[in-house]
Amino acid sequence: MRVFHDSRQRLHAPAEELHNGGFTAYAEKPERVDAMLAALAATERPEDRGLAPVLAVHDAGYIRFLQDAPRLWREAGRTGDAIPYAFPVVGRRPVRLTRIDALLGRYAFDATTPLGSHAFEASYWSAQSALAAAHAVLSGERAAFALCRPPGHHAGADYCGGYCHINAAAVAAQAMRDAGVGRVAVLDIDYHHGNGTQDIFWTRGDVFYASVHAGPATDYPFYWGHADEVGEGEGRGATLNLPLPRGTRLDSFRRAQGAALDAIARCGAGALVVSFGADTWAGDPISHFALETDDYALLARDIAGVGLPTAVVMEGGYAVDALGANVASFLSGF
Ligand code: OKP
Ligand code: ZN
Repeated sequence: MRVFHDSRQRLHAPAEELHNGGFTAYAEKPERVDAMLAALAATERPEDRGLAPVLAVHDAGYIRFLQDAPRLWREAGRTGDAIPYAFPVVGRRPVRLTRIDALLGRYAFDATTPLGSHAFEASYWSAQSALAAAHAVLSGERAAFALCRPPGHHAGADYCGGYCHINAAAVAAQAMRDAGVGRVAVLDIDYHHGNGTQDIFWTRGDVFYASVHAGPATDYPFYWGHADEVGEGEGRGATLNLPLPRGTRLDSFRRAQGAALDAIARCGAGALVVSFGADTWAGDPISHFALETDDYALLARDIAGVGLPTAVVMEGGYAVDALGANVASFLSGF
């Protein structure tokens, strides 16, 4: 399988994150890339398709913010990574502020996503890798893998969060639409709900979003991913949420994924984007499912059985020592 990755995706390396009330080492670290590269055959550098496909799903003011934030942070006299601390969640009127701290709160939905000086660059190339995979399958590959990092599925049209800045899966799905695929499906099987992808396509019927994830009653991102979220307007029925309890093992995960695949097969999609997270693995340090390495091959075989051209986009997976084997197992199923 063709694998796309750019070494600039490694540059983003925040020192610490706010985790359960204290600062700990950043879980979404560049060593994740090394672990995946070591387990895969040769990779290709993606072509640079520019900002237009990114701006097809993201707000221009938000993208400018990602580019400017590190400079504004330094100009405010700060060192280290930019971290938000005040959020306009109480329905304040939209005010046009330029102070870095105000911008951070406006454009981030959590405080766990530090913006180092390379956040934009790394996420830009992560999105280009996803675009390359999308174009590979549009040109006839059965499946292609985008070794994305930073992940993207928590990033909405105008917000970052959950280690994500640019939503690579959404960029890839939109590129497939723009290339003429009438309907695209996104299957999200990261441990965490992909709130950003859901939000981006919430009112649209042309991109079907299905997610299997840890239930929001116990797990991040809490405010999205409930079973009764089905989309709105034209998008009503084009969102499917299948939350599962902590401790979930292969049998019930596979059943839920099967329900998502049935819906995808019925929705008339001409191509598929898979947001793949290996944080469903039993030993993941920040998650609570119990999948084993071999399970991923079986899950991927089920996905391949739907018979759609498929761009696999990497999301989470934080047990670095097992990450290569888990990703290789998943890709072997195609
Ligand atoms: C990104 B992806 C737990 C805080 C949660 C954010 C998790 C982001 C996961 N104390 N931190 O979906 O793998
Ligand atoms: Zn995750």
